[in-house]
Amino acid sequence: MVDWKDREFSDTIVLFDVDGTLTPARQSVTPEVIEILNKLRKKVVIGFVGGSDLSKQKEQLGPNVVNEFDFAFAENGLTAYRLGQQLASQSFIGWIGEEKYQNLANFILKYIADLDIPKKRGTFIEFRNGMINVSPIGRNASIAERHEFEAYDKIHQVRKTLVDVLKTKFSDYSLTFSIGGQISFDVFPTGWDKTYCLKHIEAEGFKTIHFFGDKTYKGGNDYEIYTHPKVTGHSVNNPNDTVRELKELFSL
Ligand code: M1P
Repeated sequence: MVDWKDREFSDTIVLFDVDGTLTPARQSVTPEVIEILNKLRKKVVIGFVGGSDLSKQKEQLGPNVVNEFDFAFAENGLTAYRLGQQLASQSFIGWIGEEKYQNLANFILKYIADLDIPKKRGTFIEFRNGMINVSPIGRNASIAERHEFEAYDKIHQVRKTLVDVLKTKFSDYSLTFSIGGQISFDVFPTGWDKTYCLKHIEAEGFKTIHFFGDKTYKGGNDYEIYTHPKVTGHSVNNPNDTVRELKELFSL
């Protein structure tokens, strides 16, 4: 196993959320953030832990992202890479089983079919390795349509209402419903939040684990890892904030 001796602080890892922390939501990373991450990687071990699947993180952080970070954790770590090599993980469908999954998916699709909202696009359920992602407008919404939906949802609470219905209807399924982005929410087994990725670094023996995220409030998808007893959490408002805090913390 690599012992990270090429780093100034080989017992320290810094993990980052993606949307709202390294990039604006579903948009690309800026050269300034890349530059600071390159400098940081000389000092410590770095990783990202996002809720999205890897294909979206490649769009946002670059096609070679699994090599540009020491650890790449997509879907909260249910898809995981260490120095470009994939690590073994579990799957949502393996955990929930086909019958329960179809009960859940059919209920959600019927609910969305009956929803009266200004716009509907396509892909209302995205089936991922470690979770499903549910979007009332649909994941094919354009950037402009995302912003419109987000504003509409703030007033009409479309996602929160559906999440409350699902929590009651499927209370015996041990699922967590997490609103982490603009147009959707994630559904995964309770415990498979961002703290899941910590399993993949346990054996590395890091003494300090930093985490930077923007949705660190209770109910946000960074909350569990941000408040984890082994993690030093940093709450940021946007990528500029992340850069500013990294410069201060690591004298970059
Ligand atoms: O990373 C935060 C969230 O980003 C996306 O959310 P949305 O499309 O709603 O903005 C999704 O990939 C979601 O899974 C993820 O948690």
